[in-house]
Amino acid sequence: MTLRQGKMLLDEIEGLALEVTEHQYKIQPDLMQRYGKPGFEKSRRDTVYTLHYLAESVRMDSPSLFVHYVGWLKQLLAGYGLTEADIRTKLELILDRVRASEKDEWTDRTIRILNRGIARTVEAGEVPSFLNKEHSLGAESRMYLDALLSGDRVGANTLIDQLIERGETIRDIYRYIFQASQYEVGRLWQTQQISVGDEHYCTAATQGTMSRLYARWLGTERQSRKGTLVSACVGGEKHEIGLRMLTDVFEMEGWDTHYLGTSIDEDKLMDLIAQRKADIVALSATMTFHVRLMKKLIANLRADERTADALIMVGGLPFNVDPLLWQRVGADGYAPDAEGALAEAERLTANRRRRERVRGQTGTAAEEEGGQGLGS
Ligand code: B12
Repeated sequence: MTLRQGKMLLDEIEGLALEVTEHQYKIQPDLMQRYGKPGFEKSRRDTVYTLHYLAESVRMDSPSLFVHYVGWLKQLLAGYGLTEADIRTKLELILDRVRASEKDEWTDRTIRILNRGIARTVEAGEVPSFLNKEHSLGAESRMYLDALLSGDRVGANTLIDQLIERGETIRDIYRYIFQASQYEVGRLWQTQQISVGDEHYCTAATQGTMSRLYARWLGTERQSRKGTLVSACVGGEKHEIGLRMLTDVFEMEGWDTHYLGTSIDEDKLMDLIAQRKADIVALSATMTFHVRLMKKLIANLRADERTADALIMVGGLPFNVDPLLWQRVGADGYAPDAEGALAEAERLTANRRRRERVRGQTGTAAEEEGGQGLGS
């Protein structure tokens, strides 16, 4: 296998995953005894995932994306009785194939990133609980999640009402209760302590609770606005709660917001960004294999004169794993969470206004100096 021209890898992933899985089952015949044919199919599918993560890390030149994935995989597969050695064997089989294939411009980087992943298999690093009573609203977030996990949505809503009555802000409830409990739900699912049904229930209940809170803060009158935000998830991304929270925080802070959620067609997104004259475009990706779509979308936004002026911010899990990734996708800014996003948007727009003022004062001379990189 080689990772030639990006496209080659994706063309070859399915075949390569089958080849590697067959080889692993040959040298570890106990796997068939332990997991049977369904286990083989699951292993093949996991290998497809692994190769997608590897490909994305190589394309973005971001070893930490792959290293993080291997750490995540280790914790996930431990729940199925698979060991570090099983994962290492799989990665070494992929490495053998990369080494055996014709060398091209991606080979050295692929080997380097695979070796980092292999090293990660033997490092410790279980993800601790996201709910900690030392954190702000830590005890309350535990009570909220416990209520949901016992199927008590009404109890969870009552708790939120009580918190608001005692003076907690909706922004803090978003951050310390909803976000923290959603992260914990993910960890519990990954370590097989709760089912996918539990995860769906908690997620739907939290979305319901957020909607219930709108009556408390979403105004009907438009006051003077700080700017216009258009927000959307990219590609086949299904994780949308984080972006929705971010959009709500902007709206609470006086921005005019247009939240488009998931599955928005790229042309329609570009039309809308142009129509709404967006000051900031916020793009979200959680799954690493959507990062390259983000890069492509940003290039298209820059190339279209209707949208070229919008300041683009990105965020989501891969950007939190590799805090320099935002630059590689060509964005103007990034933040790890909703509150940080607001501060970054205000910084970017203030910088732009300052530059425009300078340009207005000095005319073409400043224009010539100004160059690209608005606000960064
Ligand atoms: C709920 C959930 C789902 C739901 C999503 C429903 C929905 N309507 O959103 C469903 C069931 C669809 C789902 C599916 C999957 N999921 Co899921 N999911 C989650 C879970 C538990 C919570 C997500 C969430 O609500 N987070 C809370 C929000 C508030 O946090 P956030 O997204 O990080 O957003 C904040 C910041 O990142 C930032 N931010 C976000 N966007 C932006 C944008 C900009 C511009 C800026 C500046 C900042 C910013 O600000 C936000 C607010 O503070 C996470 C766990 C986790 N750690 O997030 C797993 C998780 C993300 N899922 C995971 C997985 C594996 C999957 C699936 C592959 C499972 C499967 N086998 O099918 C699929 C993939 C689907 C897809 N193609 O997108 C893994 C990913 C692991 C990895 N290594 O990549 C996680 C981490 C779970 C885990 N611990 O294993 N999932």
